[in-house]
Amino acid sequence: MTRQPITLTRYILSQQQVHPEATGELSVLLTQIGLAAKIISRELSRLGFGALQGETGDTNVQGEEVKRLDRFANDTFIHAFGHSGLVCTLISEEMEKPLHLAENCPHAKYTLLFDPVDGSANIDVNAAVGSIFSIYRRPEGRDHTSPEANLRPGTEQVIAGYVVYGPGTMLVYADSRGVQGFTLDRGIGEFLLSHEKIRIPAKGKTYSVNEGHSGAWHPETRRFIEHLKAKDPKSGRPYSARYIGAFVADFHRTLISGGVFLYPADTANPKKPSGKLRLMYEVNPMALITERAGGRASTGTQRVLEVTPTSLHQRVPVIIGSADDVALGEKFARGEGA
Ligand code: FDP
Repeated sequence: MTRQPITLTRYILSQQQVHPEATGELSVLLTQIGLAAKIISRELSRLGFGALQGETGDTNVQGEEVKRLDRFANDTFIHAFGHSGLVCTLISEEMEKPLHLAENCPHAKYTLLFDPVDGSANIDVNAAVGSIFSIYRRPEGRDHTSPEANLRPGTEQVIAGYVVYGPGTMLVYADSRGVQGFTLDRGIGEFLLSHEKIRIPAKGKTYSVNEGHSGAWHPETRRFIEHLKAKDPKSGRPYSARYIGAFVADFHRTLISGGVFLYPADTANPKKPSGKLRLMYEVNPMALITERAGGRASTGTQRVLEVTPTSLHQRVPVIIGSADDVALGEKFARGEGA
């Protein structure tokens, strides 16, 4: 008899059995994220036919144009959790303020942060995009409606994950047991376990950064990238450049194949002194996944997961990926590079 594939739901349920104290809410929560991902994936696969193409005409809290797909994906996440009893507060890149689902709040144990469509500039050119999510326990003993109650460091995340919509759709998440990847089988409409216990190589062969902005980087960042590009076969250099322009897709490649991804501070752009990526629903989730897979995530000077947020939508410079490569980047950031 051939072995039956393990669906996301079955995998989550089997993990739940290892923890008899688990109430199952986290499992349903993950299954609902899987459902949102399937709906978004379906819409992406027929984007060329027009319905969700183009902009809404609005700008989001970051001052960026909101695409119709951004709005659709944001609503899809919200609908997945309405009347579910699972999540009290939703925080999204697309919403200036947290959304409290009043019907869930009396009992719901969790807060969900998400970026519904990451890399949305890729939508118009049929290239990879993603969704990112991060789950916290609901703040205890504090008014959940105060913005400060949700300003918690990434170390407090319970589960973090992403969905990459590429040639295939994959959902990857990290919990205390490690990092698992599931690929969407469109024929049966299920995420199937395809990448068990993902480990990131200790060292890679690629660097990933928007080098067009290098003139505005700190000199230490420029020196690090120049070092990776310099020929030295003994240490595996030069590294190759890879940049898709969607954080999820660039991160996914880095997680599977190793290497380093950076979005550094931009000294020339007063809007981006801390780079472009958002701490709470972009960088923190990937930092948790990276560490659970054996890698490293840093701002250059600090472990990402230990940054205490000062606002929900704050940005943070990031260097993330293979442990040795990120450690080298941090060395350069301290001015101690070769
Ligand atoms: P986008 O604005 O298209 O949503 O989240 C921001 C992000 O994409 C990341 O996914 C991506 O890595 C980065 O911006 C790309 O920015 P640059 O064009 O400055 O490289």
